[in-house]
Amino acid sequence: MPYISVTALSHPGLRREHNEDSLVVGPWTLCGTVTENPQTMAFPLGRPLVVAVADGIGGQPAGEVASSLVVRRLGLFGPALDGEEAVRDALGMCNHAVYAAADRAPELSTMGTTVAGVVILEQELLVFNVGDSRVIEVGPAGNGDGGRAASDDTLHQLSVDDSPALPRGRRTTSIVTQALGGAPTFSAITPHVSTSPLTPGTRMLVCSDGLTDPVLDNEIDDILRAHDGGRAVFELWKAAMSAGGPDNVTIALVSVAG
Ligand SMILES: [Mn+2]
Repeated sequence: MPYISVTALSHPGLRREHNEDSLVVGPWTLCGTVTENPQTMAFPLGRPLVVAVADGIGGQPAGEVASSLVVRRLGLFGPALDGEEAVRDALGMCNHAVYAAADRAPELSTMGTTVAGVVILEQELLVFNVGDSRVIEVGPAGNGDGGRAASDDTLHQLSVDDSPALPRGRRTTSIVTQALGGAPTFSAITPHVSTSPLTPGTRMLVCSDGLTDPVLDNEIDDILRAHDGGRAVFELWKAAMSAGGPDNVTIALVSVAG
């Protein structure tokens, strides 16, 4: 029987006091937690399954409120996300909900969050994002790493970063050009949403920039070639900590078996 397995963790990192990242996997949400042990869930292929990460915008208040509000809504919308239009509508409603919550409480003013994720349908994959959290297609595990050229990276970014152009020599920025909420007055969003055929054997990484900023692509690639499931997610987390753990890190590894 074809199925989807999702292995995930969310952790504050080493330098931040709070975890403002949130995660949704189907009906299950994980908000503001400290989990360095990845958990794995399995789902039958068929009904739409949403897996998404939301990263509360740092330097502004209540990032964890914005990110948890968004993943909880996506969890509720989940089974109805049957195409691009439904995903765009859901993200638009999430954006309105963040602004509405901020309007009701002055201490939440300008709170905002990124979001990036996938919806797995029976035969199609929907990818969506607003901001700079990422969805990355990764190759199969067990490929070994002997003798490959640097250009052989099996990572393929599916999300589209809402980031300003980088100055020469810089590979990351914490600035986003688009977010859910995040401004003093309502600002509409244009989510990135795409559809592709679902291929059995596909593996995808859904993660916050707490992984992709400090850990280089080739290191992520090496770990995912060597490992799968809980071991892979733990090794990715460990790589982010070894790189200083500068930010909250949330990682979901999604595999379509069949
Ligand atoms: Mn972050």
